[in-house]
Amino acid sequence: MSFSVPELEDAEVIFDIGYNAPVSHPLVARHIVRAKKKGCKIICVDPRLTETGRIATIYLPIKGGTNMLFLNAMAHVMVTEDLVDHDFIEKHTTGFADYAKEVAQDKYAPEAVAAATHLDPDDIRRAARLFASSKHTMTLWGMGITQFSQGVECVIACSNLSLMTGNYGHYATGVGPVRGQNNVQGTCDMGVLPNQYPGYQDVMDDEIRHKFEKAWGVSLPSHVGLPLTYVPDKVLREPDPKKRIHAYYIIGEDPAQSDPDLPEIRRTLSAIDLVIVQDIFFNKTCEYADVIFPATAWGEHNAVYTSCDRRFQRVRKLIEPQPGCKTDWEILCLMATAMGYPMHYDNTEQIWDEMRSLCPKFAGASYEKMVENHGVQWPCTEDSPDDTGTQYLHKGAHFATADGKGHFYYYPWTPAKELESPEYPLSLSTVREVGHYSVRTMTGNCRLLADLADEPGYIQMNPEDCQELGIANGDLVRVVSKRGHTITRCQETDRVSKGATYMTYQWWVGACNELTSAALDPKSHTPEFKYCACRVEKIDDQKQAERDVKAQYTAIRSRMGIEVKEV
Ligand SMILES: Nc1nc2c(c(=O)[nH]1)N[C@H]1C(S)=C(S)[C@@H](COP(=O)(O)OP(=O)(O)OC[C@H]3O[C@@H](n4cnc5c(=O)[nH]c(N)nc54)[C@H](O)[C@@H]3O)O[C@H]1N2
Ligand SMILES: Nc1nc2c(c(=O)[nH]1)N[C@H]1C(S)=C(S)[C@@H](COP(=O)(O)OP(=O)(O)OC[C@H]3O[C@@H](n4cnc5c(=O)[nH]c(N)nc54)[C@H](O)[C@@H]3O)O[C@H]1N2
Ligand SMILES: [Mo]
Repeated sequence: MSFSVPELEDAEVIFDIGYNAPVSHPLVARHIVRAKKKGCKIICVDPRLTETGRIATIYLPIKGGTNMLFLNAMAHVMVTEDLVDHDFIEKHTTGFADYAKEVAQDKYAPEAVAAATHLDPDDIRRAARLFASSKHTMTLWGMGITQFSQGVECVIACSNLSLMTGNYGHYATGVGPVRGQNNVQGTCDMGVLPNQYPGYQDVMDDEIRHKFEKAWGVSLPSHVGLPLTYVPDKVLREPDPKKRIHAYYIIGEDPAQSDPDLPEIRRTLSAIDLVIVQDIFFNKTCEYADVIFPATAWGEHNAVYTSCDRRFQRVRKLIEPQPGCKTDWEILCLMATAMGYPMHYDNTEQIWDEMRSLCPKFAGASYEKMVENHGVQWPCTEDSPDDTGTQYLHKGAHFATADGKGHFYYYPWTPAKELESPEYPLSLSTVREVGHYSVRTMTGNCRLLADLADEPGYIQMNPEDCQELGIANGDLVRVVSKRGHTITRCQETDRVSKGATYMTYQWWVGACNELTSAALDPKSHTPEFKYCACRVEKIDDQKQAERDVKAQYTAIRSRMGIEVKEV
């Protein structure tokens, strides 16, 4: 994220695309609401009418899977109506002329994309003018653009809009990929990526690799590792037994619930020789585990978490862990030692300081500074007290590229990989809901939250689709895709368009990942969770279906060792 979350309150325009803050990040949503109260204008681009859409100045109910067409149309208006910041482009960017020529093509005129995007051309023109009208336009995007086979390119297209309008490099402007989990930014910072060491240092760079080799007394591979989503391929379809994956060590992840195409994931997990799961709860993947390491949860250990705006924050232990549980870092030290690499630390600060000594971007972010300054935002390069970190990136529009400039890249639209067909006439997108968290290990057994929503979850459908299928609100329905099927409840709502359906991925019985496609973005290797084709089937015997759901839920909970006290 180039800016800091609180800066949102000083935005003049917020461009929100494929991001549902009120559900996913209620604290960010508060800043958006405060900005609106101060007069900020909001553009919201989401195929479902979200709460942000409801309070938006311009709400654009885009047809799912057409983000790039829309973004190129936004750029088209900015270029052809000459709304761009020539001075900024001249001084701080490269590649604009070529880019402008591409997006100026007639095929990107709002009138030309209207049919495919389902958007009113005038609304697109108004949105482009509003975006370009301010130097305090702040962009927020979420999974609604990234969880597509064209995710990365759409992110770049969003960045182009900011570059072309001079919305980079000063307070209350820039781009905000609002990171998902509380510490997903932290795991990336610490190098839990196949291509980077801690501090965003390239594994292919010899000098960097030698630095880590020297510090750790080991030799490190000079190639990029494997992304998570390639595991099924490397287990089920790798012909060379030497290259096949034989062991899978899973820390804080539940692929048997959260990865796409679960039928394939089950085959994968069953085929691997050794599965180790390190988790704070028994999750669905534990059913395939040969070894389970029980880890401590937040509140039971000292740690540093990074928020989406690059802020390192100290988190302190509040209670003693249950007997038998160890912190994640202690388990990793024991594993490394058992495998012949003695690894020992006395506490997390020692680990942190070693990491700082190897990562220039984080070098100045000591525990002491984090406490004194309520966290430290990276880059923080100097140990001296004067360097308290970086509130927003690219100050003065100096970019982190070799030539210090922002680069324009043009991409044509590529549609989602699986589209509606006569057999599967509806589109399915999978999203989040406010009361439950990702794989639901942490929220599924809380009675208060179960009162908000419980198994088998729901599928949001437009009233016209319900009527055509003879399905009533609350009915149990069967949802079927090319890969599998699941049972869930119909939630009739005119917040979604005809032909489009939405499920949340938190449910164990109503698991939407039985249906989703494992088509990947070739650059980020992220699955296309936001688009596949499905059909919804009416279930005639509702009473029997209710009994089946209950029985399935009881069976899953019993396998997970969850005791349910009926009240
Ligand atoms: N309560 C709760 N909060 C969470 C989570 C949770 O499980 N529960 N999970 C956390 C995690 S891991 C993450 S990554 C974040 C994610 O946070 P968000 O990015 O907000 O997550 P989603 O709900 O998956 O998707 C956002 C929006 O994209 C829209 N969308 C779908 N298709 C398209 C499309 O084609 N174009 C556009 N423009 N929009 C589209 C959806 O309708 C949805 O409103 O949330 C985090 N916060
Ligand atoms: N269909 C569909 N699928 C999706 C998505 C979608 O939008 N649609 N979104 C995707 C996204 S963005 C994400 S991030 C993933 C999330 O999916 P996951 O990462 O699989 O889910 P989480 O619930 O975040 O947590 C995973 C596990 O971490 C454990 N855990 C929590 N704290 C700790 C800890 O301190 N230590 C250890 N060792 N374990 C801990 C939890 O008990 C849980 O079992 O799902 C992805 N899957
Ligand atoms: Mo996420």
